[in-house]
Amino acid sequence: MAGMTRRTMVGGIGAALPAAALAGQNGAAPAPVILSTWDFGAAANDAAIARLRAGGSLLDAIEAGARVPEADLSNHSVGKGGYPDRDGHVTLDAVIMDDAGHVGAVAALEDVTHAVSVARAVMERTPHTLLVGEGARRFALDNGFRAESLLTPDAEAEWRKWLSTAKYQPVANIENRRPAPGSALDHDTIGIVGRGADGRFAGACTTSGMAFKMRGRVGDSPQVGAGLFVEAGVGAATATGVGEEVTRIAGSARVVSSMRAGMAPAAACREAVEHIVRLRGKAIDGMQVGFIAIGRTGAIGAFALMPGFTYALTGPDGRSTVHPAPSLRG
Ligand code: SD4
Repeated sequence: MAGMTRRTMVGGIGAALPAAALAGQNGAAPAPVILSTWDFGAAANDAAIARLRAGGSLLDAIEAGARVPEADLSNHSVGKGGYPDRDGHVTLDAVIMDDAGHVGAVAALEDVTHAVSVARAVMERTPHTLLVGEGARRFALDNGFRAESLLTPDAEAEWRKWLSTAKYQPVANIENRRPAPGSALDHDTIGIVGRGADGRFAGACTTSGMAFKMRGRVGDSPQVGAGLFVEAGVGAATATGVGEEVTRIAGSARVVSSMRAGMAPAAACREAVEHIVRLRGKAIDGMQVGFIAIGRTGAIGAFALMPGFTYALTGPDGRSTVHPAPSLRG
């Protein structure tokens, strides 16, 4: 996880305070709410709010937010500057979705920084929901995106260091190995979800995925229902952490289903984490999984398996704050 650089950490109880604060007098949030994963989400939220204030739609705002860490070369888990796969290729996964069922995604996209914008182009310019690999790249270039190398000198150096010590063998499930918290392999992703002042929802999720992953490995992030889910009248959820663990329970769709059934966002996020733990037992030890969600009224929630997960919240006053998410394990 990136350090606490841009924003002061607020609160210690996680979602309880902001959720109550955002629910408004009559249960309806009076202004947009933008919620994103990790502390670097605060800058993304700011960009999203700026886009809204400039007259953009909620989807425009979500896209603008997600583009911030994609362009940040110091962020090694999203966009340009992301760590490569174990063969040295930076491959990006992204999805974007509104609550009218429009969705677009790309997986294993190479040579294009703004995977979220390519995902949006898939949504708006094709009859499909997901393009992968070379097809996604060709589609992006055909649609005016610029090809550039995404492997920065820093990321390449880190990869070469990894190569020198890693047992470089084509082992299935190498992506399941457990990184030390804070190591280069302790990957983060940006998931960003928003509720407009009109009560509509949208979200996006974008990542370079697991550092030094097997070539062709795709995590939860670009998969609708796993890395992101949005439903009109119910809410939006997104995930971060070890993608395989989120994917196997269709995590974000599960969080939204729980909210549909009446659960508060924080409880719904917790339920998904608990379900993974029940399912996986000891296999989950040492891994991180986290969810964030916004519910119908604008109340928000966040929950992680391990401590250290943070989320950035921008509420009706337009101020972005970073909060530690509550976690199952201490
Ligand atoms: C993945 N879930 O590819 C993404 C990476 C991530 O925090 O979220 N890391 O598995």
